Amino acid sequence: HKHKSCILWFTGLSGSGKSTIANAVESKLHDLNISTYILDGDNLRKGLNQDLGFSVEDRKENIRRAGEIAKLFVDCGIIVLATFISPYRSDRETVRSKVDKDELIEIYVDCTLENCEARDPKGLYKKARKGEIKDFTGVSSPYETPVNPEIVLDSNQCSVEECARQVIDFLKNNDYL
Ligand code: GGZ
Repeated sequence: HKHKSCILWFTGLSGSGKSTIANAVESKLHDLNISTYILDGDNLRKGLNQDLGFSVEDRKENIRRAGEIAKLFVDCGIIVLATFISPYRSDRETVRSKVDKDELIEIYVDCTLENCEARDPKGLYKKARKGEIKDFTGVSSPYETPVNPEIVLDSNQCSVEECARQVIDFLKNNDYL
């Protein structure tokens, strides 16, 4: 299957569904025999970015490095799925400024804090509320909603499958697939 390589940049709160949806999109791309790579905040922070925490400066550097790696994969013809909270608009815009116009597809995984906190798959919100985790996004650190994302996924209302389908449809309608 012929495709145009790009970065699918998922941004949203912890627990909004970024990784789950990205995994579902990846499996649909694999069905089309397209090479993909998932760059995940949680994973990257265990290796390459293990020197970084969650201060404004560290998040900035985390996103900068993630953007540079994503760019390298795009150069190899791969579709990259990047799942980072990436809470700061300026950091996301920096990534965008470093790739060709059509190479970055910003996907806002829209989920209310209330719903993310109710899901709390790793119990992190609970810890953040108790003050055991500081600078936690949505609780004690800001999340800046995207202004003009290419795609908005309403994970409050839509299933993982519906969200993944929406991303694939976007790629088809815009000649990436
Ligand atoms: C936000 C945190 C924090 C703090 C640990 N704030 O939902 P998760 O657990 O599995 O994924 C989150 C991950 C966020 O890393 P990112 O690299 O995506 O963040 S950023 O883009 O802002 O640099 C969460 C966990 O790390 N985690 N502490 N204080 N999320």
